[in-house]
Amino acid sequence: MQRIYLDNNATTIVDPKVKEAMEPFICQMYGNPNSLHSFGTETHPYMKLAFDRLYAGINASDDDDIIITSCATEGNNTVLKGIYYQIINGGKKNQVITTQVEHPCVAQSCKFLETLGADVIYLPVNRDGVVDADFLGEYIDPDRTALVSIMWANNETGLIFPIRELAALCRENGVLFHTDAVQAIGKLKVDVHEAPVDFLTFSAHKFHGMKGVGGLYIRNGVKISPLLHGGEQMGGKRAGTVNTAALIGMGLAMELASENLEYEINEVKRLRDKLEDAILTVKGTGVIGNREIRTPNTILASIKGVEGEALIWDLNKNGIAASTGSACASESLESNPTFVAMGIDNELAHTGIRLSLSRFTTENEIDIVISILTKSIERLREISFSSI
Ligand code: 7TS
Repeated sequence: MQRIYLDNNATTIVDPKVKEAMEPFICQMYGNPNSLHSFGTETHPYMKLAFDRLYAGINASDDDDIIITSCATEGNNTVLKGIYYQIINGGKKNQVITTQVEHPCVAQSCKFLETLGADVIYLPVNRDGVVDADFLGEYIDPDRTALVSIMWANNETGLIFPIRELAALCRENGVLFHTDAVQAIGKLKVDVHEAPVDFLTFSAHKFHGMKGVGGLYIRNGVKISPLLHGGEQMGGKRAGTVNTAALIGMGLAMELASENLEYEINEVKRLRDKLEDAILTVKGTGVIGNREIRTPNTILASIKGVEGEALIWDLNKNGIAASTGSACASESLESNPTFVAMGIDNELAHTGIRLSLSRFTTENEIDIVISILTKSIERLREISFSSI
C-alpha cells in the first residue's frame, strides 16, 4: 500500500540533501567543536556556513544572535523563563501578554510564570482567528508589560498573525516582542528587519531538517538569562555541546526553505486548495479560516457527523497520515479558542481533521487522498447513521 504523509505541521521528512550534508559529521568529523585538535576545528568552517545560512534565512544582522537549541520547546522556554529572571522577578514590569492559541510550550511556560508571581494576559483571537495590533494596543502598558509573545502562524489552523504590525507596536512602546515562528519558516517570508521582533523561535524538523535541533534569534543588545548554565557555548547563552551534524543540516534546510519558498506559496498552495475545494464539495463540511491568510500548506477541516479520530483511523488504515486538530493545543475542538472565536458550532467543531502538505507532496498523492477521504466520510456517516 502506498503511504501518503499529510501531517507536515507535526514534523517533516528530512530532505535527502540535508541527510547527505550531515553524514560526514557523524563518523568522520565527529570531534567536539570546542576541542583544539583537528577533529574539532575541522568542523568550524561547516558550522560557520550553517550559521550564515540561518542568518540569511531570517535576514538577521551579523551583530544579532542566533543560539542553537534542542527544539522550539527549548527556545520558547528560554525566552519566557529568561525574561522572568532578567526583568520580571522583583521588578516593576511583571506582565506578559500572549494569546489563547499558543502551542503548549508557550502556554504552559506562561502558567509556570504565573506560579512565580507574573501577571499573564491570554488574549482571545478575533473572528479571523488572530489578534490584531489595535486589540493588542488596548492591553500593552509600557510601565508594566515586560514581554509580548505571539506565534507567527498557528499550527492547527495555519492562520497567520500580523507579526509586522504587532512587533512594531511593541517596539513603539518599548516592550520586548517574541514570536514562535515554527510554522512560518519555509511557508512565509520571515524577515526580522521587516518585522522588528526581539526574539524568534524555529525548529529544524518543521522545515525538512532533523528533530532535536532548533534556533532562537535574539536581537542585538537584548539581554536574557540562559535556561541552561554550564560551558561557554553560544556565548554563554546556551550551555551544552551543540549537535554538530544536526546544526549543519539545519543550515542547509533553512537555505532550501528560502529557495523553495516561491514553490511553497504557489504550488503547495495550489495542491492544498485542490484538496480543500474537494472537501468543501462534500455536504456538511467546513474549513477553518480564510485560505488567503493561512499558511499555504494547512487545512483544518470539520466534517459534520464524523468523529475526527474515527476519520484519522480510517485514513491511517488506507495509508494516509493526518491528525486531529486537537493533537497539540487544546483538549477538545469544542473548547478550541479559535473555533469559539470564529463561531464554529459545536457539532462541526467536534469533527476536525488537520491535513498539512509539504513541498514533497505530489499531485498524484492529493488525487488519491481526495478519492479515499470522500469515500471514508461517506462510510463513517453511514455507520454513525445506522448506529442511531
Ligand atoms: N511551536 C509550534 C507553533 C509548534 O507547532 C510546535 C510543534 C512547537 C512549538 C514545538 O516544537 P518542537 O521543536 O519543540 O517539537 N507542533 C506540533 C503540532 O502541531 N503537532 O505536533 C507537533
